[in-house]
Amino acid sequence: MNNLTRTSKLISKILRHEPEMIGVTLDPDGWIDTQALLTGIQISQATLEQIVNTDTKQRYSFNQDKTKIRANYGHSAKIIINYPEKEPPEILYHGTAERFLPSIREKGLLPMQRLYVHLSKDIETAITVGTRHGKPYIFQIPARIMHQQGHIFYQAPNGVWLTKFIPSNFLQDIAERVD
Ligand code: HQG
Repeated sequence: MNNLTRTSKLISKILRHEPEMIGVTLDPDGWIDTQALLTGIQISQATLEQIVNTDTKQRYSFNQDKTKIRANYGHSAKIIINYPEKEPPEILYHGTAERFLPSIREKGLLPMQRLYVHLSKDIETAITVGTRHGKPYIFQIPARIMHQQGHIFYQAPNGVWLTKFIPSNFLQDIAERVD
């Protein structure tokens, strides 16, 4: 792991899970002062901008004048972020690992350690996300129907879709495998 990656992981930890590490709290939209982060972890503005701009998953964003920074998604359950609600597309996907299937079929998809269940518009992203946990397994979610039935969806600034809980009756198998 190179230095920038290591620093990025530290930034994720602070902006998603433990802002108290540098003595700050997130505002309701997840922002902290950029200066507090720079001072807190002793990096330069240039390094921070490089990390934000080159992140392959667009994990972070600055406000317009770059005086504030936030994580786009992935926050801990204990942190509340006000994402705007949005009507989802007809279908979304969730990538998980085969070993979680018995529990998921029993309990539905839960946010686990995070604030929300993460969903994507395309199967490829879901496969990548699922592979982080083991042999991937992809669920197709009838998001529009869930929304019509009162489930609330949000879209993070980088395009990831979020919802609090997906009951097991909404989990459709497409059995996408990458063997
Ligand atoms: C599973 C990464 C058992 C769930 C990624 C998932 C994404 C259950 C795992 C983003 C369950 C949680 C989010 C249940 C859900 N029983 N297992 N009832 N309900 N699960 O990492 O969606 O690199 O918290 O299927 O790329 O994998 O951090 O969520 O497999 O974008 O920027 O519990 O995080 O991005 O795992 O990933 P995670 P996720 P970053």
